[in-house]
Amino acid sequence: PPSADQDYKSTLLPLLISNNVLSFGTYVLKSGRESPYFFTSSLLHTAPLLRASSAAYASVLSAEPFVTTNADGTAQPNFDIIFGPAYKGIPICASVTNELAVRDSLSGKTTWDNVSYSFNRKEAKAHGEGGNIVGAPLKGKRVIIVDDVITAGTALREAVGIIEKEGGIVAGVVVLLDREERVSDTEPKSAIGVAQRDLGGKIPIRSVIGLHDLIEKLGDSIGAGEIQRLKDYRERYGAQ
Ligand code: OMP
Repeated sequence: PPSADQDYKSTLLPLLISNNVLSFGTYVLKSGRESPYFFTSSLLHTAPLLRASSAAYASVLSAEPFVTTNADGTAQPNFDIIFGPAYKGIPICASVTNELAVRDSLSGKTTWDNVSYSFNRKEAKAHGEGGNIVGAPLKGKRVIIVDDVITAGTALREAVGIIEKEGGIVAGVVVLLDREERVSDTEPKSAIGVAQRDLGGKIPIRSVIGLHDLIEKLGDSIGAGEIQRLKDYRERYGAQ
């Protein structure tokens, strides 16, 4: 049976739509593709939306394979740092780390005591503490990337480069929305599929919501016409 934890999808989706975080119309993507829907994560700034979205990321990170469950029932994170790529990943990494701590304090556990967040600066800082990373240093640490949307994977590749340059070990990725699009005309895999391959195949890469969830679950709330446009889009640009 689905636990309360797995219910995050059904809680989050209606909230995203009623607040226009997920909107339907005609939008041009970074890739140049014309999309019938768009996800605007900068609208996740209200208290209830921040709470609901950080709870969704935290639910994914609290389950296997991001944690290992011990014989005594306690869980152990398989990562040290939650990294949010600037700018949109910054509130995500901080709020998710906080959400995990809240869960510990409600349950009386210490699962997340050794987990930190960090993020990059867009501009290098020459004075003061210096460096391009704010928060926990990445060197030698197992790092999870949290980000908003993945389309072609450009933003993810940048984040992987930053972490590796700092000596961190990319240990996983969690995004809120996987658009499940083919990377290009010549690469039929999705960005997540390609990242999975490039990062060695063993690293967990998960999304809270995928295009298929929108097509399967939103019928009543957005109408048959919009669902058909999503299906047509998937037909044209969907990943293999
Ligand atoms: P990739 O870097 O190609 O994976 O695209 C991800 C980025 O595209 C996001 O970080 C956004 O800047 C932007 N984007 C959205 O924010 N929402 C969408 O629904 C689609 C895109 C996009 O342009 O593909």
